[in-house]
Amino acid sequence: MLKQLETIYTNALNELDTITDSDTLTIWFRQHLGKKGEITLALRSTADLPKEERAAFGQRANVIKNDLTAQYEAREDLIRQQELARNLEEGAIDVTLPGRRIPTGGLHPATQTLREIYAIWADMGFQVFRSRDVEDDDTNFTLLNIPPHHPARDMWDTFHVATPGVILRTHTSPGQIRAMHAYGENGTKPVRVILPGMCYRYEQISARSEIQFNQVEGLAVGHNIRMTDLKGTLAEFARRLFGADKRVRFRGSYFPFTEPSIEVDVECILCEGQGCPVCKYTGWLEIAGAGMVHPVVLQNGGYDPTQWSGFAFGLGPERSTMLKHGIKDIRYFWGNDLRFLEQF
Ligand code: FA5
Repeated sequence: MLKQLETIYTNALNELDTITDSDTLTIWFRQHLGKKGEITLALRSTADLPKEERAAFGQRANVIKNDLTAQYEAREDLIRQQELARNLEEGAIDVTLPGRRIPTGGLHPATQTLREIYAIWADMGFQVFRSRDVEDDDTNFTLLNIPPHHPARDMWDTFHVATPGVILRTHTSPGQIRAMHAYGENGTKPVRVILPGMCYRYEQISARSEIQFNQVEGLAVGHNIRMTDLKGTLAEFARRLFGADKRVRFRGSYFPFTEPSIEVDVECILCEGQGCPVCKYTGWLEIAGAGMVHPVVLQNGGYDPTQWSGFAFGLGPERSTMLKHGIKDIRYFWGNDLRFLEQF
């Protein structure tokens, strides 16, 4: 019996020596020292031995049990330390790795262009005047020298509302009248403003036209303001927005509220004037309508047109953004597709 016990003891010690993980160690404990473990059962069987053997066997079994328990605890300690060291090594954080980007929002491409436009005009002494989106028919048309039934009203397809005479502005030009009254002090003070904002037209939506789009109107009223001032100012603006090397040209045009009227083209950004589908093979892109403020409009703004003169222009920021980035369809702007928006 005692011999058997010694064999169990030796084997248990040998086995314990080879164990390197806590799962195997738990199994070892159950096999030897657990409730039904070999040593526990051996101790329990002491009572069945002949009387004269009991004391010696019991004593030895207890010594073995205590030693195995101590060895087990020492092993357990060792394994725990080894596992901790391994975990630290495997789970180590490499602080030299580049971090993961946190997704952030950004400014809409049209807003970015608008801000660039504000900065350029602010630099040239123009302040921002915010006029209203909901206009009256008089200010949007009549006071701009477009009386009712004038054929030029067809140039702007209008959204009317249920209240007669109330419309959504079709362009930012009615803001000219409001700015002249706000700053002109009954036609006695000069004005130099830009008027940005949404415009609305009941149009067929296409790659170039939306029913809702931004315009930036510009207005300068003072003494001795001439066509050359308008041309120089717009050419400087176009160079700053599109690049100093870009050529600018002016074409005669017609707007009822300016006389003379022009349209402003910049050399096509994509083909550099060679001709491509975006510029319809002309080599030029239109960026604004402009002209000298019509005497009737000056009068409607409170000025004496024999003493005062002025220039005005109207830019389309979405179209300018399309030109800058080679965007082929205006519908991307309000489509809210992140794949488009995240490129800017
Ligand atoms: C006008 O609206 C005039 N009020 C501009 C003006 C102001 C002339 C002051 C003289 C003096 P026009 O309809 O061409 O003009 O529009 C001006 C610009 O707005 C266009 O060059 C274009 O960039 C933009 N625009 C016009 N319609 C749309 C549309 N449906 N979608 C997007 N942009 C548009």
